[in-house]
Amino acid sequence: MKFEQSGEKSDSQNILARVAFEKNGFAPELHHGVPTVGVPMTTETEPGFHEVFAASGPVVAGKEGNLVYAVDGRHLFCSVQVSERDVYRDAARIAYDSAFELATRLGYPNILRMWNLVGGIIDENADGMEIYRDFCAGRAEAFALWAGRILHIPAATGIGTRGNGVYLYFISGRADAEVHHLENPRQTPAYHYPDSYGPKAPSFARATFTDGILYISGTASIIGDETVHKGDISGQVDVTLENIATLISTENLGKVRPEGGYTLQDLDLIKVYVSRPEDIPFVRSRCKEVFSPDARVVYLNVDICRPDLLVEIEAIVQ
Ligand code: 3EB
Repeated sequence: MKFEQSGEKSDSQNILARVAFEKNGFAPELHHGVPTVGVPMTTETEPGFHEVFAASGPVVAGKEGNLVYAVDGRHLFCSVQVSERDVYRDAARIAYDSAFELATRLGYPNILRMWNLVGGIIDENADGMEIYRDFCAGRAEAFALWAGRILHIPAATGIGTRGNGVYLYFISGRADAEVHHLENPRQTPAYHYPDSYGPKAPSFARATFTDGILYISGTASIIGDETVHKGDISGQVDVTLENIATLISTENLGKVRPEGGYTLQDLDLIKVYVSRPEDIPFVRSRCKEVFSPDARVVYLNVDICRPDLLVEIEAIVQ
């Protein structure tokens, strides 16, 4: 799996799938045979960009119900949109359930990385429950239903959008792939968060390491299970970066990667989510100091899954 970001559409040869970051989203579809989903993550004034998943072999793409997918012999890409509704729990469970059914049937049960883009993430649903908690409940139910068949809970991002409804996309691998899901010693595993954060805990690992590629989940200013530096963007950026540094350190990643760990200088394909637009210049300048000048970094102004979180950062090392 190779992963790219570009301002332009690339040649459709050898492409497993494409995610278009733009002002208005669109449900996943086959575009010239390539699974393509549009996610409403940018503002009027930002240029959009595309995330491209490169294929490692001949691609077979298809549509089944709401699912749009492609396989290349080693990986499955699958995307589904859940349209805006009063309550998401059942629809989220059904979307995941149908995706997991497809993934296992096609022989790609090893989920490697998921992105969950949740419109109105910190707004209330029709029952007065925060939409993120509502979504997490349905997602957790689906993982519970598939426990033992879908191979473990992967790295993920759960984040707001500038639109409505939920956009879900993921990549998975073969059952025999060597896959390591990592936790962070500074943070409570999200699937063990107490129920003060919602009826069912979030289903994600802090990182997934497979095939020489490290997928770092959305990471925020959380120590244990608590948000730290509330209202303080500088403190939150520092804790977020420290969390990532610990996660990818030789002490932690080195347990599964024989060559050891990484530093922040190794990160690439970085997404920096910032909830208050006025914080973007500060966050950008801090990131410039700590990331490699060669790293591809995008900044997205969206809500984060707790109202007190101001920044969240994900990345890939490949
Ligand atoms: C956190 O650590 C911050 O629900 O899929 C980060 C990554 C977060 C993934 C998800 C949520 C998710 O709890 C939020």
